[in-house]
Order: sequence, then structure tokens, then C-alpha cells
Amino acid sequence: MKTAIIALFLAALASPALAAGSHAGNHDEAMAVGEPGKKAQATQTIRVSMKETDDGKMIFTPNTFKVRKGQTIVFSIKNAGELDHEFVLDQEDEIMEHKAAMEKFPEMEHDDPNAIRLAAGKSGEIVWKFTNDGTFKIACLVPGHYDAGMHGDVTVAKK
Ligand SMILES: [Cu+2]
Repeated sequence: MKTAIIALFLAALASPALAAGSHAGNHDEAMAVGEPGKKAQATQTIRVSMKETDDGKMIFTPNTFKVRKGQTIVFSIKNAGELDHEFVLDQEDEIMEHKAAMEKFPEMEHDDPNAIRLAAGKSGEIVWKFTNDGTFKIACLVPGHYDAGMHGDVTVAKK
């Protein structure tokens, strides 16, 4: 009996370690930044454009956001540039980890509720409920784009 319990315990310990090696490993965990929202509960729509600038930068406009804990926001996102861009919303350490993964595997595809990739001229939206206060980031993780300026800050205030 005791052996069986230890085996279960070891199996439970081993699985997160295995999952940590893959990008898909994070998806089942609750995210600090919040959770997918319901559009009917949204209290605000924020329009965001993504593009390259004439002086070689890549930007989100706007790139600072202030919301309140508990709020559901519709991010209405337009790629007004000429390249593919993505809008990824997450906590900073996840963004940086993901950025490094994208630099190694540029063809990586995502199907995450907190991220959207848009081709030039396309629009899309993310409906997001902010369940924690704190400071989070948005970023485009197409290799090189973050470093060209494609990131922004999301401050979630306590109610
Ligand atoms: Cu980009």
C-alpha cells in the first residue's frame, strides 16, 4: 500500500517536469493574467493596432492599458502593417519564456485564448477577464518584433 502511494506521488511529481519542456505545458494551469471572457460581460472595448513604422520600429497603438480587476475587456485588434503580427497577453516571465521559444522555433503555431496572430490587413479580437491585479504585458513574439518595440504594459488595478 505504501509503495503504491509513493509511486503515485512520484508520477504526480514527474508530469509537470515533463510538461515544462513543451510549449503546450502551461495551458491547463490557471493564468495569473486572467481567463477567457464572455463578450456579453465585457464592459469596455479597446481598439489596438499593430504595425511597422517608417523608421524601422514595430508598435502597438496604444501600448499602455489600465483596467480593473474583475473587468472583462474586448481587445479589438487590427494588423495595420505589412507583416504578420501577434498580440499575446500574459505575465512578463511567460512572455519572455515564450519569446525565447519562438526564437528557437519560429514556425511555432499557437492556439491560445490569450493570443492571436493576424496577417497584414486582418482584424480579430480577444475577450479577456482580468481576475488578478498586477502588471502584465502584451507582446508580439514573431522573432525580432519584440526587440523592434512590439510590446506594451497592462496595469490591472484592484477594484
Ligand atoms: Cu509583430
